[in-house]
Amino acid sequence: MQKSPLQIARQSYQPKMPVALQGAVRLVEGEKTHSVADQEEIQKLFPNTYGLPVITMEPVAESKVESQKSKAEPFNVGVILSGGQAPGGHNVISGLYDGLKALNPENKLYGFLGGPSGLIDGKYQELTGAIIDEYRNTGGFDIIGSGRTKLEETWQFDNGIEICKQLGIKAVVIIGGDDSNTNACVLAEYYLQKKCGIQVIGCPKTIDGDLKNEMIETSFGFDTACKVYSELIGNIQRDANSAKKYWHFIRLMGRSASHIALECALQSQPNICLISEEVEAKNMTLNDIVEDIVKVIVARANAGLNFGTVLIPEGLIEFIPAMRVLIQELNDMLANNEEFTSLDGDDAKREYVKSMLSPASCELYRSLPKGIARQLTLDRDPHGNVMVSQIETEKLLIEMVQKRLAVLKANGEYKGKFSALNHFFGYEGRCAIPSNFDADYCYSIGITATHLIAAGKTGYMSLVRNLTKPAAEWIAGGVPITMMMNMEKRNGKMKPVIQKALVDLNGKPFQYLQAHRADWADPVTSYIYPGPIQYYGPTEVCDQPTRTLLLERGK
Ligand code: FBP
Repeated sequence: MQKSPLQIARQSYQPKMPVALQGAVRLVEGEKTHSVADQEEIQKLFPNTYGLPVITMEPVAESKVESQKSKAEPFNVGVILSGGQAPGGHNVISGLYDGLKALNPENKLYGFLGGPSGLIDGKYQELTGAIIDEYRNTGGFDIIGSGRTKLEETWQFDNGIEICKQLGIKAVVIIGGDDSNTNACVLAEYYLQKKCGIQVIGCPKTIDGDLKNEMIETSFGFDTACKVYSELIGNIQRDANSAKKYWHFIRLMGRSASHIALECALQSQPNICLISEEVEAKNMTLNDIVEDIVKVIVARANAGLNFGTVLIPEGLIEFIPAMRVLIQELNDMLANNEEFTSLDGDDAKREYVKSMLSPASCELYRSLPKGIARQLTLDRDPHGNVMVSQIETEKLLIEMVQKRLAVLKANGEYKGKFSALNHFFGYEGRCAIPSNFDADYCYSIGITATHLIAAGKTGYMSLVRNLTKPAAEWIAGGVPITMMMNMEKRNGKMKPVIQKALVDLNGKPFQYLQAHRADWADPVTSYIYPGPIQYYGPTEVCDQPTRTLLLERGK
């Protein structure tokens, strides 16, 4: 296989690690924990994994290491990549591999192929040193592939037991987002109830940045993806500032949460950045949003500037209160609805939907461009979520802004020229070569997972924190997954799930945007051009975490 010079150079990059993980460790247990909400229900559903203590890893003195090594029995581990790709997944797996081999060279790592379905269907591959070496510090999930199959049925769990027994697997590591880690916890609980001796450990993955809490400072992949998008936004801004003729409406991935849009705004200082959580808090309608955008466009046009940038979080549509009600009605209506799926053609489906909605939602549904209305009824993902990545909100906004500007022009209140281009950045960043931050963070997450397994832990998420400090000072450990859970409605039923972290409007990253957005909208250009991720060079260029993380940690 041919490789670029950067690919070749990255193969020999040695991720930086916390001092505590550079040799043998001992696990120190903290206080017992509670779930973030709905404690009674969560405890009832997870009698074996509820209330476990947080774990911190401390280095063991060299003298004690040799005696420990000779005691370590060989064991095998299975790993699953679950959900959307995120830069750094391959490094979690190489950390796991190196960690396992350091404990005992006879330990084996198996990869389940194509996501959680690999465990259910018994599709796997042993990950050897030669395979791992090919994937060190690379982007993508192609080493074993990923998938979105939801692990929730007991027959699936039982199939998992069978295959793990065949392969002598002592623990399954699930690398995934909030939903996949929820499943990891359900699986851990089930395996404890069954006393089958298989442990389950989760790892915090998602570019969306919404799997974070008191303990998990950030999910991996967020850093690299945001840096890629910010580079592209910066390039577009420089183009806009050169040609001076286009408004660029840029939708950014991130599912419900607006962390990616916010982080990219902090890195690139666009003229407008919408934040879904703010739209919801202010109870804004679609027209209110359009009006806000139009005000900035008119002000800039009055100064002779008919160009600019607007960042739009992909989940925006779900946060407009009336739209949220409509989507909730659609979710409930479409859950396992064979009548709807059997209907032939878009028109029949549209009529069916209209007949089932409440009057207010029906009115809103009818007012939407047909394309957007259809996108709202597309298949849900296996967790019951609307696939917001397929809803072209940026086009909807351009259309509405255009109409509003035409009215203002007719009234003599707007004299500018409006020419808009739409973009959607998502897939461009999910498989980028991981930044040094993600390469280092993920490798440490993998090593940490092996220590949790070796110590017999289950129902834990691999934890690496203190991330705004140099990697040597990072703190490794484990956090019980039940600690992050609450009850939420999914597919029409209340379910225990990891609580998603949305943008905190009182948090420092949003407050920073709030304090500066008027200046960024202003005709005086404040654009920042972040440029591409740098892998080699001064640490302030190559190793910086996201602005979100720095601001959240008071930096
Ligand atoms: P995860 O939550 O699984 O990490 O996925 C992240 C994401 O990239 C979202 O930002 C996006 O909405 C979604 O995946 C797109 O899904 P798909 O890859 O199935 O098109």
